[in-house]
Amino acid sequence: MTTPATGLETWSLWIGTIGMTLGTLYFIAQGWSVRDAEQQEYYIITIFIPAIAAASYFSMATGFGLIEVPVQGLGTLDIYWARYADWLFTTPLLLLDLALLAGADRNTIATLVGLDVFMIVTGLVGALAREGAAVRLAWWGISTGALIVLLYYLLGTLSEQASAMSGERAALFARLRNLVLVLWSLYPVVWILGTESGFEILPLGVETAAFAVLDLAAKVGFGIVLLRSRSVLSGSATRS
Ligand code: RET
Repeated sequence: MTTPATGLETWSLWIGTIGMTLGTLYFIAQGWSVRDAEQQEYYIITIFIPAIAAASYFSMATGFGLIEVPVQGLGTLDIYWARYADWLFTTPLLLLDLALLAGADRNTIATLVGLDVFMIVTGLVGALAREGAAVRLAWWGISTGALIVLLYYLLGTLSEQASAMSGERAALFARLRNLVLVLWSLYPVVWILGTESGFEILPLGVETAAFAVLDLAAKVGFGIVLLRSRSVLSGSATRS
């Protein structure tokens, strides 16, 4: 039997579902009249991000996205696997938005997406591993290593490429990049303080609420900042 969800856990999952749905509808409404193909590209990417998350949150709120994992020495953990399915698709899309903004080359995009997929998949393996806390923590370390390299790449190579863009565009890139640096860094912290690591400094309800806040900020917040600067989004060739 799955442990009955606490109030905070259920609330967070439904708030996530509603928030992501509203975010999706808002971006669709905003993008409806956009005719410029280059601007449309950002809308398409940015609409799919909360749409995928809304489906993932709905699956978690209704119990499908949850499994029980018996872990040696830790008992049975409730794992929301659907988060990782969401992140597997949405984090590359977020990076793609940033990369387009920076005018990044294909190799840079491939490196970023590769690191990102590696990070999410190794995080998922850590969440599902049954071999005990040490093995789970080792996977966390591997995933966090990938995140550190990814963020280093965002600050280095991608920022360099973005600095060749017009002032307004470079400024928007920097704002979004900083948002990503701060928010993405908090995910492994919530994981390690939460129930997945076995430390359970944060109970599942608090962990679920923390991930919901991070997800809403990293997807809907990110999208609002990006799309409200619509005028900056066309003319990738406008280099300063
Ligand atoms: C995991 C596992 C433990 C180690 C690390 C992780 C990183 C997750 C990140 C997720 C970002 C998600 C976003 C979602 C929605 O917009 C998988 C928790 C490093 C960085 C931005």
